[in-house]
Amino acid sequence: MTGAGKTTFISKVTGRTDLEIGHSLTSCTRDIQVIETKIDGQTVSFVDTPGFSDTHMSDTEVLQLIADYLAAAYKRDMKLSGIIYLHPISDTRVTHHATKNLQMFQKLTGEKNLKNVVLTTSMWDKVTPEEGTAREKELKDKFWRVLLAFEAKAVRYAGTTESAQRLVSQMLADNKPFYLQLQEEMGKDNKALRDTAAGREVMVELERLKKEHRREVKEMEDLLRNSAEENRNVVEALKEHYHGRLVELEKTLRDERTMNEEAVRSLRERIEDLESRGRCAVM
Ligand SMILES: Nc1nc2c(ncn2[C@@H]2O[C@H](COP(=O)(O)OP(=O)(O)OP(=O)(O)O)[C@@H](O)[C@H]2O)c(=O)[nH]1
Ligand SMILES: [Mg+2]
Repeated sequence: MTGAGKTTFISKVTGRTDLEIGHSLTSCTRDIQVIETKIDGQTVSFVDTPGFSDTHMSDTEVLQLIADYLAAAYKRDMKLSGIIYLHPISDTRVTHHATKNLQMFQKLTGEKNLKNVVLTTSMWDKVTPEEGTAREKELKDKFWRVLLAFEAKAVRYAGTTESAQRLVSQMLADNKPFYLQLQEEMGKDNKALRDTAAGREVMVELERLKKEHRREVKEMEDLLRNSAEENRNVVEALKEHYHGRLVELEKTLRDERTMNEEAVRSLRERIEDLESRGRCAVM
């Protein structure tokens, strides 16, 4: 989730003080950043990503950014050693966003890789031990239950460099390098992003959003038509709201178009790839 403390964790574990950490309510990391450090004599690369439910980027844009990075890594035979999923224990509720986020995460990773995931709770300094322990139990019993059943691990992160390094060392010792499901779907099975499990999740959400925005726009149009004679302030406020809804609808349509264009591009690449292989065979 956005603001969970991903960049702060990487800053602690690598000792880097120049990373962009968000201190406002809006999301901070807008691109993929790779930060290297040495742990137990090994070079470790941390890949910092924006979170889903970001305030600046739609889930489609976030997924595309992550997919581009993962596809490039796949082409260079670069595997992952593990995934750290951060959850602030100070969050009083697991929102609809957080649940959706976990679903996306599961589809992107693939069930068979969940054993390489560490569900990490951060921000323990913001809660009393009792509060934290009760929330942790709820997470494990309810929201993380499926992930834990697939052997994901749940770990507390104390907010210190030592705690972060211990977590990473354990991960390096336990895990065998692997490809994410999204990488296999795109790299091995040649699927377009919208046809992968994570992509399908985004497409379903786009369809839902499109319907919702269209309904809202229609409602606003009806309201505006009927309130033409009303107070000017009301009409102005309605118009502004109407405009906002239109912008949202346009954004959703644009996301849908981008996913479809990527699918066409990926199909074209597959055809070119087949043709070039054909030529090689003839030669
Ligand atoms: N109290 C407390 N604050 C923390 C902790 N970890 C992170 N923060 C604060 O939480 C805010 C968000 O941290 P970031 O590291 O930017 O979070 P992020 O997950 O990278 O956020 P995005 O890049 O926006 O997705 C910052 O103000 C941090 O200083 C922690 O363990 N305890
Ligand atoms: Mg960040």
